[in-house]
Amino acid sequence: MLYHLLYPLHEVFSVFNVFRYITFRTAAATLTALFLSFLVGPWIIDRLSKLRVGQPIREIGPDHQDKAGTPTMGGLLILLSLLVSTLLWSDLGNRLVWTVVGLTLGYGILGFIDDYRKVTRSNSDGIRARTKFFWQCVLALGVALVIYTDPGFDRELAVPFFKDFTPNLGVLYVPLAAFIIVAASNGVNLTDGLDGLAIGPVMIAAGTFLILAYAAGHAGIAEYLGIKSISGAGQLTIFCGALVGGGLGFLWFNASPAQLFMGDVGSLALGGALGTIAVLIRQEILLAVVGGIFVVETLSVIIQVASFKLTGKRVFLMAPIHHHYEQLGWPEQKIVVRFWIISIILALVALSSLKLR
Ligand code: 57M
Repeated sequence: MLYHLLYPLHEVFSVFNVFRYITFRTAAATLTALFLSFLVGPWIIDRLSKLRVGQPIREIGPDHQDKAGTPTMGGLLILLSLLVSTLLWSDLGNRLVWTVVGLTLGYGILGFIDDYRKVTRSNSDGIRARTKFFWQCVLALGVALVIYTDPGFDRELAVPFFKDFTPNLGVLYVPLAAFIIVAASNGVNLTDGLDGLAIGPVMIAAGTFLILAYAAGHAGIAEYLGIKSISGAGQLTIFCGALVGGGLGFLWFNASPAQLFMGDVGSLALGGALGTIAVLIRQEILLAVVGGIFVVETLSVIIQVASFKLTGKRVFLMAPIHHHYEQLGWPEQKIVVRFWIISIILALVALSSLKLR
């Protein structure tokens, strides 16, 4: 919005020319989201505490009873700063921006209803898993169809590290893209079990996609790197910057000992946003590398459940895998910081795939 209001002034004052640059607006979006969350954070924590929107804590597993009553639904803070900042700084005529904003908002509403039920009924069961999954699939299929039916859609799938292997999935692309969005959303949700554990890798992934979206949106850079050139993808850089800024602001309050949890309103929406950016810039497979932590957390649950059903034995002391390390006696902050380090390594591996092919 600011872009539309201020850029035309460059005809009178040349200094307003700066609003043309995506790099400038991305930096501005990051800072806007960061300061918005600093500003609104204490108010939201106060409101949620007064409304007694405290997290019910499960009695099984690692002892988290000291966290009982920590306000949840902090995702509202992230979504507010992310969406306001994106709408202020991006080109509102860009369909990619509206696609990711729409999906993020849709998953946020789904997560909000889930959280609301949990806190008002004071137990850990929100919406039925099947119902949540159904609506996640509907929204993700909507995004997949928007991409697939675009006249400029390139049917070839980019496979990291393999330049010449670009399978054409035809219409199967639609379920694949939807699967990626739903899996990313649930992966972030499963990861969100320790202070700072989910938001760190979310920001690292958003920072990586910031670079990838900029490259995809710049025809010259895309050609040089041999990646798909996506018209308008540069505007997603602004969304990614706002996600990093909003995430940093949230981390201020979510750092151990957390004053605020993001809740499903945050985890479902942020995971969905990452999945959507990956499909929009056509780096679907690379998301599994960039978001490797979410993949490992999800796989640990699948392996645990499958092993228990088939053999009656557990592979991990407890799944998702961060609980395994808690049960081994690792302090919470050690697990969190080590998972961040692994995320940074994975982001670097993902970025190196642009050249190593
Ligand atoms: C959400 N939610 C946290 C908070 C956060 C199928 C099964 C593996 C599902 C899994 C599950 O329910 N995962 C989804 C995990 C909860 O956090 C809330 O939920 C939001 C995210 N959706 O924002 O509002 C608790 O996590 C802790 N937390 C923090 N700091 C944070 O910044 O400390 C969260 C954010 C909070 C707080 O304690 O209350 C959660 O874990 O409930 N289920 C599990 O993870 C359970 N695992 C399990 O049952 N494993 C079994 C089988 C089924 C695989 C096994 O290994 O045999 C464990 N969850 C917990 N305790 N809490 C069991 C032990």
